[in-house]
Amino acid sequence: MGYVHFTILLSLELLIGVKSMTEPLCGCRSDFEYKVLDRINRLEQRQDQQETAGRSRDNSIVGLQNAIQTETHTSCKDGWVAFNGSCYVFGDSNLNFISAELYCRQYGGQLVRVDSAVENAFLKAFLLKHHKQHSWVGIQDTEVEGIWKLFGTNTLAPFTDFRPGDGGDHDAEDCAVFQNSDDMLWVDVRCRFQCRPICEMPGFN
Ligand SMILES: [Ca+2]
Ligand SMILES: [Ca+2]
Repeated sequence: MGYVHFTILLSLELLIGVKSMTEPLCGCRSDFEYKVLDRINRLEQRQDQQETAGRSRDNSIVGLQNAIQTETHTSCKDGWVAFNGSCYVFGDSNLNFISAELYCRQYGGQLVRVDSAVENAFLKAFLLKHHKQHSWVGIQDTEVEGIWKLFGTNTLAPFTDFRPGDGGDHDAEDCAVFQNSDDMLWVDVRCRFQCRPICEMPGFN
């Protein structure tokens, strides 16, 4: 066990120990901790295999650690998962893109807007453990192929994670999903496809 590995696990154990002594803000808190541990284990395994890519994932691990501590100050409505200032619902029905957006709006949210590598890493960890399904991201490239904007806005997507060869000049594929695979990279698909909604709304601090 390397020093970094040991330090990360020790930090998490300390954090989880502290959190176990505090009243949970929502029923999903312990599941969240297991998800993050699982994600970090996956990140470290891949880090051993690819040194260059490992440096990037090292940053994701640090980001996740920081986000966990921020998350302790985020609370959500019942049934929503808290992480780093936001709340998420992972829908169980397959819906086309517009129906998925409407599904989220009825609960006061919107299809997830992935703002950073840390948020993306959290979402992947959750999907791999609990919802390994094709799941919508709230972006489209309807105007210019490969230029992804937050749905319903003129704002460029701040972060993308497309599988190499995807997310580019595919005329009929203007929507994006986390692909149901071990790495959960994004692929572009037709918006009429049936995939799972991931809803996001701001948390309460
Ligand atoms: Ca977000
Ligand atoms: Ca397209």
